[in-house]
Amino acid sequence: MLEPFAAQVMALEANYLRVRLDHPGPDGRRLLLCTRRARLAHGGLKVMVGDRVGVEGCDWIEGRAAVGSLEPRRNQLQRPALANVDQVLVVMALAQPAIDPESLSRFLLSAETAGAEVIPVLSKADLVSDQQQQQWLDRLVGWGYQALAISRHDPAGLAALEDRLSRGVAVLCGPSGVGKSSLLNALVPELQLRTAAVSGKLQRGRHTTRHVELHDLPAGGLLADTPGFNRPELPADPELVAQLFPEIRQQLEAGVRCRFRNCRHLQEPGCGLQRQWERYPSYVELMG
Ligand SMILES: Nc1nc2c(ncn2[C@@H]2O[C@H](COP(=O)(O)OP(=O)(O)O)[C@@H](O)[C@H]2O)c(=O)[nH]1
Ligand SMILES: [Mg+2]
Ligand SMILES: [Zn+2]
Repeated sequence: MLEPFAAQVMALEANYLRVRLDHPGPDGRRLLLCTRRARLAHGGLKVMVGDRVGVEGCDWIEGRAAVGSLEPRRNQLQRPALANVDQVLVVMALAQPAIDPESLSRFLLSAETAGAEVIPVLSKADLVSDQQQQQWLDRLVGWGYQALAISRHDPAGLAALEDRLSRGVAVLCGPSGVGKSSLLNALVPELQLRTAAVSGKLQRGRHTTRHVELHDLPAGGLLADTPGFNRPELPADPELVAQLFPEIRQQLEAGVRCRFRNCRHLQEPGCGLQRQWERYPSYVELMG
């Protein structure tokens, strides 16, 4: 093997980058603690978790090396700051705290900005009836999603989620207290992440996850937990908004055509878009 070695950034730690080699080193070592080569700074780019990098100067005994190059990103999420994301799991609890459709919709739209696959994950399914779960799953079909209802106490649900995860980078998003860290713990058994009890009457969990970090999943792939934040950002540019709605994308993919190529699907003559879907009023509002 010849340096530089291809690797992916798993975590940022003060002055160091923790990276995972695509192919194990001579002694089977996969994880290395790296400094940054000075020339990296000249590009002006900050290395992010998820970045693909070139690693050199490997000290296999100490597990140290240096990151000397950074590959262009396929995509990136702002919150959490994560590069090269394949799947965004938007986690919302079915209860405790009760699911809020507006908040769920906003998290989904924000997740769509990365251009990665978005999977709604309805957590704490053990707290509601099968009928309530099904109502939400059906409602999300109307939003263009094949969602999953899961509980950390239900191995079948967790297995269904694992099946949906690709071998790339996945990230858990959603407000705090919905069970993201519990889910990561269930999927990566050796992890003992702190999970906070839902605090007090507000039914909101405390923020316990402070940094973004990728974890190896037993079946392959990487998964990041994220700190909870309760109001994700949406793009200000209306041109980008239509892209965030699977309801619109799916119609266009199915061959729906509008008279104008840059149709905003509002009042334009000759707009071919079918508007009988639940979130159309939200779309109109966002196009404000
Ligand atoms: N009933 C139930 N409670 C859960 C489940 N998953 C997590 N919780 C509880 O929800 C609270 C918040 O969990 P945590 O994983 O810290 O949420 P996070 O803030 O999204 O990371 C904790 O009290 C967990 O015990 C679940 O599947 N069912
Ligand atoms: Mg957490
Ligand atoms: Zn249109």
